[in-house]
Amino acid sequence: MEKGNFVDYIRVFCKSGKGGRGASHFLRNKLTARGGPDGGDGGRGAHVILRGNAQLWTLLHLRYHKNILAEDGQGGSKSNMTGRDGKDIIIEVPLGTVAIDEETEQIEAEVLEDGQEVIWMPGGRGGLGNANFATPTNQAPDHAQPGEPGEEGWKLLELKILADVGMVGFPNAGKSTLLSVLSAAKPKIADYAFTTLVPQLGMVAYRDNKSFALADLPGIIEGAAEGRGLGHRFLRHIERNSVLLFVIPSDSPDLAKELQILSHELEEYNPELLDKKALIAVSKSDLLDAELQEAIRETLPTNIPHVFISAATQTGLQELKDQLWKLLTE
Ligand SMILES: Nc1nc2c(ncn2[C@@H]2O[C@H](COP(=O)(O)OP(=O)(O)OP(=O)(O)O)[C@@H](O)[C@H]2O)c(=O)[nH]1
Ligand SMILES: [Mg+2]
Repeated sequence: MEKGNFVDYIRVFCKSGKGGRGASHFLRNKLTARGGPDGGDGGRGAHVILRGNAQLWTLLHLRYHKNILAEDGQGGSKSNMTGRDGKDIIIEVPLGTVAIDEETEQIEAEVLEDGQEVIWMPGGRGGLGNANFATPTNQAPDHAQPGEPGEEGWKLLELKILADVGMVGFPNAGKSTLLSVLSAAKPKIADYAFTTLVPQLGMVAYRDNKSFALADLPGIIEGAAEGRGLGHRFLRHIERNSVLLFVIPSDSPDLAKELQILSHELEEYNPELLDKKALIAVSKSDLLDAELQEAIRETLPTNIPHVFISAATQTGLQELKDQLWKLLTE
């Protein structure tokens, strides 16, 4: 099932390592009965690091990691030996992953680039050994520092797909069909609602070897923000898209109304979504004659540009790409 393989949200308990304690020790050997302090420092606790990997598209590989526990640093020892640092844990994540603390709901890290490493939960520093505390007046300090604690807590990793253009529309509007004619992606297409259950991505080739990413999202229906249909879970992917492409089918009983409902659902989810640049694609325009097309044009809002397209007859696609490119680059 495509749904089972698309994991865009996981909850894990994470802990970074505690720093090793500094040693309290004095040099003692056959020749030295009462030597100076030689307790070494503790090692650093292991970090929990996120690393971006452009080959990954989901968080599926992390699904069975319920606990991510990084190693503590080792304690220091005599002869000024520093303890070993804990071994850092590196979690590979797809680009567009956001790490959130469950309790505070704060975004703690965000991975946007391939190879980018973010120290998400730093390990505690190792404590200083007593060798560090000798002073002219106290040449035999006992004191050594404990290691600093690491961090721990329940965390969420969320994937917000990084597409330039996100398609929003009712089920059956023709979004997946459009993705399939504009890119090499092969989404499932069918004449029933909610064919697309999880977001699909395709790269659309534009002139001069330029391209942009187009995301096909599951259909939205009235009440999605309250959980109807597939709910608004997928709307979070739109937050990252720089341009919204409203896909409204020509055979809709009321295109303006449909657009209104979509805008309303987006607004309910996050009012900032309405500030995004947008374009309307009137899809399946092969079903229209010139007269009907004009009639529809009159009903559409004037503040958002629109393009009549047909994936079936491949009409209006270049104009659509031109308009999208204009919005993306202006
Ligand atoms: N006549 C005509 N039919 C189309 C066109 N594009 C798509 N369709 C048909 O519309 C139906 C729905 O297409 P999809 O691409 O699956 O629609 P969707 O918006 O992805 O639907 P959901 O995934 O359910 O949200 C299919 O039967 C398509 O064959 C078009 O340009 N012209
Ligand atoms: Mg679809």
